[in-house]
Amino acid sequence: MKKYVWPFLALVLSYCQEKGTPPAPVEPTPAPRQIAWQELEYYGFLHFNMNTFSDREWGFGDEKPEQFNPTELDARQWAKVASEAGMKGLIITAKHHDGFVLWPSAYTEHSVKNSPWKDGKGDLIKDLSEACKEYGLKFGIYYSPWDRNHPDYGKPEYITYMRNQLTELLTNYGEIFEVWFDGANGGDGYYGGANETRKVDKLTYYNWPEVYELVRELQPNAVMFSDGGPDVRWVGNEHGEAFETNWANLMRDSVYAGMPDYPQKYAPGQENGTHWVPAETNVSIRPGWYYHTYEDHKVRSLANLVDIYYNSIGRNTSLLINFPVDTRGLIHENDEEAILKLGEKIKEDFAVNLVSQAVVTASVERGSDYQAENVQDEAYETYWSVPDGQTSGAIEIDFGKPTVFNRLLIQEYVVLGQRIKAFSLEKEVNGNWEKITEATTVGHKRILRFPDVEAQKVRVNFLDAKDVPVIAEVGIYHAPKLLLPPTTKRSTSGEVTLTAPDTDLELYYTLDGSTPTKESQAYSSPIPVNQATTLLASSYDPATEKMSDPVRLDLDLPKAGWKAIGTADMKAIDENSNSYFTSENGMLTIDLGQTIEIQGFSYMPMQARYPSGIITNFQFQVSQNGSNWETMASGEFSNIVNSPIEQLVRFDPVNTRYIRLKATKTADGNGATFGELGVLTK
Ligand code: FUL
Repeated sequence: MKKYVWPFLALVLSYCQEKGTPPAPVEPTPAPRQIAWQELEYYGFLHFNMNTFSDREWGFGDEKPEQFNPTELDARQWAKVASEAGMKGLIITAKHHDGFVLWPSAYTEHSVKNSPWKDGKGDLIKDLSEACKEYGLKFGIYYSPWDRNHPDYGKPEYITYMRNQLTELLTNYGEIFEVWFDGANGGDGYYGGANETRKVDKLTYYNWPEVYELVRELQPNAVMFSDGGPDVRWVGNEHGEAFETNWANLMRDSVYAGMPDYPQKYAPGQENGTHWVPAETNVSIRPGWYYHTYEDHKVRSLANLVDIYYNSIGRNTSLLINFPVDTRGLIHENDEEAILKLGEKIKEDFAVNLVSQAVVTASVERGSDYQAENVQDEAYETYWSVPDGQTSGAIEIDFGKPTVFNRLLIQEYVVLGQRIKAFSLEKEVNGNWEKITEATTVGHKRILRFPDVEAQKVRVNFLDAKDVPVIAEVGIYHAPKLLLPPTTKRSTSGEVTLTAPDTDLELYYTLDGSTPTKESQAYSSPIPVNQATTLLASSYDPATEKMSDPVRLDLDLPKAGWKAIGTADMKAIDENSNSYFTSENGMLTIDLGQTIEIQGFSYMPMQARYPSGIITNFQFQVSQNGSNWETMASGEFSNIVNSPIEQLVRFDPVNTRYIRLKATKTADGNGATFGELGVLTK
């Protein structure tokens, strides 16, 4: 028998060598709960609480439970929208800084139990946890450590209160996938009537290690988010953009919530970070986190949302998009439309992975278990790797025929740690490799966008890594153009510049009110518009022969010869509605430079996030000499505060050289502001 053993062992050994052995992990590595979390990638935030009804972003803490009064609250609608949008979970503001809680907590009266909603019998945390279950979504909790309502905030008693409430939340509502601890902390507040400023030591006050222990004990599978983890960290801004170089590794012990230098220093992670703390990008679909009617027209555009997707999920973070649920208790229809469009666009972009049908080979392989084909099987658990000691290697992809593409997606198998430091994508041209694009880190997922490229053979070159590259997936896609109308800008001399929303698009326009077609005027340089004109413009994708919806501009006289009287500030007539003029005497007088016939005027209110001096009641006057004035119109701009869009007022034709818009009342009593003032001549 013995004489057979050695050859058998040799055979086994060579078989193993052929198959290869798994690479050793590079620490830090993710915990199982973090691996489960990273697969979710995309989930929704719900800011809905007292601020929804007080119309604020941060309540002071002196609000009354009676104010919380949604009329059509439907948590199932939230879950339905999120699931149709492709999201995998929802996180709700169970308690925000103002301290009001959405469940009937036994530890406070500042709760839905004392509100008119469902006669005080409601429990929104329960309703949402059930709705999430019904729609197959994970359920998460936002809990603000800062509490501007609680009398004991700042004292040790409050820490007991916080632990009691967390215990309720993490015990009574089933599985929680993420607990979100906000970093905003301490300051002035109501504090049970004390009305004072209370500062806390952010590092020690909450006794975080014990809070973490409690969460682990009650929800062992939940990840905890805060500025610096412990499980998931903040991306460092609220506009939806991760750093291009982004490590999941973090010097976690040097970080605490609310650190002033966090956004620059720690938000990108650190190559040599000690702990696995991947980033999450949190961003609202509107300017505010909470609902304000006056932001109904400020929902992010599809182009912006698509950028956010690529700049977050495509840069190794998860994406948490916020819905400011409205006072009815519903996700507003504008927000719903926007998020569903994003979902459709992303589906379309990644519909066909061109790598799955291609021939994939590698410059070097660790063994047959780690062969190149593993990157094209769409199975995260299998991966390509190289022999120990090597920190580079290339994957070659042969499509079999010239193929057009514009997206590269790479996933590292980060269960063994994040490694890649530099990589590039190249195409073969007459036997030579030419660079298409390059980048640094990969992590769980990296997506690069670039203009259309045609090639039969491409190569992903992993140029540098912390240890052997371990690549789970490589995808190449041809995303259809984002067929949006062009953006427009008019100069004071009247010229309109059109900008395409994506590369390789053609632009067409009309000046007669008709819908643009391929037979319309092709755009090549700024369009002069010297009189009242309707301009319609569309983008056209020659690859798909599709035309976008048109953008429509109702333009009037250019403002080049105009002058504001009594001020050097021309911001109300600069064709830029994002700048504004503040008047000291409540009015704005313009010299039109010549006598013209006008039939009305336009007023664009100030467009800033927190506008002031919006004119609600007005008088509009004309004058031939600048001293005798005739009133042509007066009245109110209805609903202008809630919907601060351009206001048009018409009257009988009149010849005039000077015009004047007078505020007889502004919304907040502050000095009248003017985003833009114009005339209507048609
Ligand atoms: C911030 C908070 O102060 C905002 O109100 C919002 O909740 C956002 C998600 O986090 O720190």
